[in-house]
Amino acid sequence: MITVFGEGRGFRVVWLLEEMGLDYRLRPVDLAAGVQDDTEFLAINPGGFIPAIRDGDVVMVESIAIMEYLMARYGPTPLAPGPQDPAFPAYQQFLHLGEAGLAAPIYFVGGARNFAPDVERRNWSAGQALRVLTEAAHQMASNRLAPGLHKPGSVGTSAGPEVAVMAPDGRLLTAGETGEIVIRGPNVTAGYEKNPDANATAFAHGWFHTGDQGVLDEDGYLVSPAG
Ligand SMILES: N[C@@H](CCC(=O)N[C@@H](CS)C(=O)NCC(=O)O)C(=O)O
Repeated sequence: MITVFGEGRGFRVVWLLEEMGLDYRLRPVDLAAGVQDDTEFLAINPGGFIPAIRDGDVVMVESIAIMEYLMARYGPTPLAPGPQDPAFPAYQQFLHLGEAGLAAPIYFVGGARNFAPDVERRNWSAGQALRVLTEAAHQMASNRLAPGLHKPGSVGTSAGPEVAVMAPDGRLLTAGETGEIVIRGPNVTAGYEKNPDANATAFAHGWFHTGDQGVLDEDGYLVSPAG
């Protein structure tokens, strides 16, 4: 029996299992409540994201890869055209376009518009984008897995570089004070090439200025400013 952990993108896996008439069970994962205590799920995917499947000894994540696995292992199925089928290139393209090409931009736009709490709406995308900031090698901040504290609505604590919040005059702010998020450390670029003006502002006071507003809470977790 195949076990699908989590809904969300897991729906596409469940849809495929239904279409192929395969036996499965859906094991809910409550992302909203936090997965830090869900040891059964974290044993399957320590990354803490969904969906994941267990199929005998096989454990997999990545919804599209899971679908390709199921169709290849339990097919053939008319849902997957063969390589010589004229529909194959378009099938292959659209199978991956949504998750690989469109998911990230849709996440930022759709998330900020539809899911972000009102108080975070203006800065929600910026906060999320800290995870993929390009001036620093991945990744700046991360929420914690068990036994650490996972705080919904926060991008977490430093995942390598020093992360601080700075006032316009260069003073580092304390917990609860809103300012610009700044970072420094070996995985932060030393500067832009042939662009002294950008370097003067982006690296003022010895820290890289992200341009995003944030607040550190009393535990050092970075959150978007309220309001
Ligand atoms: N590319 C992955 C994306 C997985 C993903 O982002 N899942 C979301 C829910 S649909 C999730 O678990 N987010 C929580 C997190 O990343 O901590 C896939 O298609 O499976």
